Amino acid sequence: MVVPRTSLRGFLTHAKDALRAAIDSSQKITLVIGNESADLDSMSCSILYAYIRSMSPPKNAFSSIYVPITNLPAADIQLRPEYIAVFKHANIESKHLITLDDLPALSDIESELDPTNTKWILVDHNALQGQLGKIYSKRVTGVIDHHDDEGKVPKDTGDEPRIIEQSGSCTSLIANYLRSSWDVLSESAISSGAVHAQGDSLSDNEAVVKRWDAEVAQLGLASIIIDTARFHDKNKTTEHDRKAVEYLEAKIMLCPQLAADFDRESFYKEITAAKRDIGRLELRDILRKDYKQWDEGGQKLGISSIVKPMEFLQKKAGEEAANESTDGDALMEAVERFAKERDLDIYSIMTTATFSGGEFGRELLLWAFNEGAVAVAKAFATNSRDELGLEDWQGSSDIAEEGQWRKVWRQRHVQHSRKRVAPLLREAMAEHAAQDSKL
Ligand SMILES: [Mn+2]
Repeated sequence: MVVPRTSLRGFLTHAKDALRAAIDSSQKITLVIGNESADLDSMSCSILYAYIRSMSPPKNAFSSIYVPITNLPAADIQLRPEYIAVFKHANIESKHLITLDDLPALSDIESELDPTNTKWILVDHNALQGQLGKIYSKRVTGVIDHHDDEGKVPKDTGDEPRIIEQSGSCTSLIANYLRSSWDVLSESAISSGAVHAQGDSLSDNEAVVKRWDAEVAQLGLASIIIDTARFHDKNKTTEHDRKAVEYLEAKIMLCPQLAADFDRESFYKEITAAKRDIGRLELRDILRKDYKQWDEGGQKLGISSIVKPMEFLQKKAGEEAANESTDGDALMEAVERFAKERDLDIYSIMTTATFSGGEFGRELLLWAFNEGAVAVAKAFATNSRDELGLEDWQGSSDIAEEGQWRKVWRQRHVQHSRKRVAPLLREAMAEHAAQDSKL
């Protein structure tokens, strides 16, 4: 049975129930999951894909509904004020989001959610990480992503897409992939007048469908204009992004109520402001807010992306440590604690900031915690210095002692985000492991 056309709010409520029912009665279910940084892009990718696909599934769909999972615990939604800003426009609330909390606890997930009863589609990543990856990787049969292809998803994904292409936002690839299905869906809902329990005349019916479309379109649009800085980031923006924005904005313009208030620039400013509003968060939460982790060559790497400069973090750490009697560098102590909790060999912090004079900039901190990691970090520093434009950071508290190494740089080539830095670090880790095994 195909899921009837409904609002995003109605769909998410239905999908949450369907997931619970599938777990309780061991039925087949298709899960659409974004990456573990759970940024705006990942969240909107999974929702947009699941929403449209559930209402216009391929012929032999594995289950009757696609459930969008946002890859974080529900409690972490509060770390993402930009979610809340976007939800308002999409007419949903935090409680509608389907998160890791809606899956069985990791300790018994394998018995409660039998892998053979599941099909997974990855959006905004192409390798399922962590415990979920260990259990369900073999059940992945579809991907839409804009990161480097790790070759983990099978070449033949049957009825589901296998699209891995460069684009500013992965949501652009999703919107472009779905547009024909979406258009057919809206046209038929309007012409049939059969919108699910809404509207009492044909014109109401049309207005309702257009409003639903516009709400979902705003959810998708938010990610794309944030990821491309509303096309101002020339290094990231691609034709995919332009095409998708044109398409989604047209959907918004078809809804008179939303069109009247819509303006790309103020929409962008509103979400950016919400995203940067992390001053009230604790440092620990800021570090884990947009965090990714990899295992490579027997070492563990973690990278936090942060939308505030080192200076902000130092101040924050200083304030938090003010009550404790510490004479050391409060930020570095907090950073070390964070890395130790996760058992990391290498930890990196990437910041973005607007510096005096309005110039956009990046900083990069790299900390290696043991001898093997030090070798990796130094190799990375040498090999990537030119590509990333690494310059010693003023006031940098470097260390090189007791099998540790730490360095902070100003990263002059600002086009390179974690999407480039992570592969460079992992390359150095893999090379180090390869040399090690030869010895
Ligand atoms: Mn993305």
